[in-house]
Amino acid sequence: CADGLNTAGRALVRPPGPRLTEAIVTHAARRPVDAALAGRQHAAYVAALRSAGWRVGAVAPADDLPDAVFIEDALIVCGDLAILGRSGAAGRRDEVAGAEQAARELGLRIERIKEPGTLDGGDVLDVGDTVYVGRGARTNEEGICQLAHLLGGRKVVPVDISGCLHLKSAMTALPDGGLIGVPEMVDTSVLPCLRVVREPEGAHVVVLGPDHVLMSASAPRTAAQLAADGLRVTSVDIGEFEALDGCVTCLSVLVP
Ligand code: CIR
Repeated sequence: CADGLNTAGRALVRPPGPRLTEAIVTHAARRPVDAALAGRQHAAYVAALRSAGWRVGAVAPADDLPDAVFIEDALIVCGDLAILGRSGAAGRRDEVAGAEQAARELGLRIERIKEPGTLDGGDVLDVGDTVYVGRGARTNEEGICQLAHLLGGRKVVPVDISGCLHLKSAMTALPDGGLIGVPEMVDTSVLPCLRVVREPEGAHVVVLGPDHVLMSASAPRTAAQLAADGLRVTSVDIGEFEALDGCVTCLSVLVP
C-alpha cells in the first residue's frame, strides 16, 4: 500500500436487485425506499472503493432475494478462507450461492456454517489477532462455535448485542485496530476499549487503506473527528440502504 491507496485488494459487491424495496426492516423507521436513488447510491459507493484502489467485482445477481445487495452477510473472508454464512433470517439463506461462486473464482477455500448454526457476516469483526462475533438475532452460539473451529487458532470473542441488527451495526474498527461504536448496544465488558460515537452511523467504518476510511454521509460529526485525528475520510450517501437497516460495511466484502 502506498499513500493510503490499496493497490492489490479486491472488493466484492452485488448491485441492488429489482426487489430491494421488499428488504427486511427490523430496526430502522420503515419508509418507502427509492429504488432508482438506491441504484445511484450503490454506484457511488462502488466508485469510492475503486478510487481507493480496490478492484471491484460483482457477485452474480440474485434477483429474487431482496436483501442480496447486503453481500457482507453471506460471505466472510479470512485470509484464503471463505466462510459461507447461514443467516438467522431464513429468507436470506439462498444468498450464499452467488457468494460461493464468487469466492471460488477468487481461488479461496470454501467452508460453510451448518445447521443448527446461524451466522451473518455483519456480526464478524476481524481486528488484528482477534475476531469479535456478535451474538444476537442473526448469529447464535452454535454459529460462533463453528466459526471458531473453522478459524483454527484465532482468538474469537463473542459479544452480546442489543438494539441493533449486527455487531457491525454497533461497532467497527479504525485502521489502527481501535474499536469505535455505540457502547449501549454491545457488551463492553468483553472489549479492550471502545471509542464512543454519538451518531449511530458513525459506528460504521470500512478501512480502505492504512489511513483511509469510508463512512456514511449520515455521520458528519464523527467524520470530522476522525479527519481531525489525521485520517482520510471518504463519505458516501447510502440513505436508501440505511432505511433497510444497512450500513457502509454490509455493501461489500473486502479481500485484501
Ligand atoms: C437485513 O435485515 O438483513 C437487511 N435488510 C440489512 C442487512 C444489513 N447487513 C449488515 O449490516 N451487515
